[in-house]
Amino acid sequence: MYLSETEKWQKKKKGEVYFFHIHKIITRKSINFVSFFVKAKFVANVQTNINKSNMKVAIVGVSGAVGQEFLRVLAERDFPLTELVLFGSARSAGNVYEYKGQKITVKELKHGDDFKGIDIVFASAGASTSKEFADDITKFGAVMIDNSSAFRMDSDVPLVVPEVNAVDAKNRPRGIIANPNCTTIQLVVALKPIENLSHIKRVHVSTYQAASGAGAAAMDELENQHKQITHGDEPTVEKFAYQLAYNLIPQVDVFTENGYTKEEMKMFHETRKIMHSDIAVSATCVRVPTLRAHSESIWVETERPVSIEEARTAFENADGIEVIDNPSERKYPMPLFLSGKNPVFIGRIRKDLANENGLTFWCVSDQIKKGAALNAVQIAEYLIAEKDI
Ligand code: 2RA
Repeated sequence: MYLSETEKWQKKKKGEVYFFHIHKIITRKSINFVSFFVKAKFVANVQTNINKSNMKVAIVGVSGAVGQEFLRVLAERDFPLTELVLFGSARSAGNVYEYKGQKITVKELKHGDDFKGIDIVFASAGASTSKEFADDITKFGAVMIDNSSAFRMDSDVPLVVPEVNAVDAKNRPRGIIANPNCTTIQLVVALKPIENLSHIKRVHVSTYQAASGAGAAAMDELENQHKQITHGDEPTVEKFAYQLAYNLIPQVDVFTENGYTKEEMKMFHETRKIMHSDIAVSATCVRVPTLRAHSESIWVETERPVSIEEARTAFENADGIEVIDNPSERKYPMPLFLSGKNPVFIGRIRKDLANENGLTFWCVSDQIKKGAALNAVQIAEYLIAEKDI
């Protein structure tokens, strides 16, 4: 059987963790029990591979929602760093944040030599800042893991989701690795186990995107709108085109010439680049009044029919996925209860009624975690484990 480099890496990791095999003897009714082991497997996989090297790390854009999540994720995963340097705009310079009990003052991001000696830079300050400062960040050899859209589709910048194409991170001629858009990350994590069974030709996806995708201020706006409406006041609308409270907005980002939004086209292009595939993704992206986990209703068409059982086993055995799918007990993933969690959650796995080669399922993942900060940190962990940094 042919295995890609990423799959070989994943197999190698799996060999170190015997929990993996227990899936096969556990029934669907034991979903919570399975979940426990899946989680144990995932954490153990990555952390047993980390060579406890000493990294000097920087976060650019630390005051934003994703920047703050970087602080939590790095601490939570005991990332092997000896020094953490925080950068922000002139407005956030001087802010003080805590990392593992240590107080760190934010430095203003400026052109110059501030990144000398830094090994890894997690950047999340928007595309224009990433473009403006990429040379300053990388010129002394730091690896820039960029959360913005600035370089995602550049042919000399790898676009990486470790569960899918970790090995691409090794080929980074500009010293930049791009973190995909959040909606793409959870989509490709979900698609990969199905692709391993049978090539996916087509995907239709509708997203249900939380306010968090538009940043911390947008989350505040949604919460305030509820309060304002309760008090009989006119809700403030600044971050979205319309009031989001009690509403759905079928527009995320601006429209392009073909009638799709940029967000929808990101799902098309990024999925193909990450999966090295001719897969066609047709998306409808919708902003919904939830706070911080994105949901997706996904329909896939494979080359051969894939049974529900095959798909379920593939999902259960995949890195980074947790299956919650027990309709008789009303168990399925929901954003309210899964915010702040690491995995991509999958449920409602069904055969498509309109296409014999079609499968459909529901997918939820925390947009700020796996959709942003966690994915970037996992890329860095992979490079450390591979001694490629
Ligand atoms: C959103 N996907 O949800 C975007 C954020 N990258 O708005």
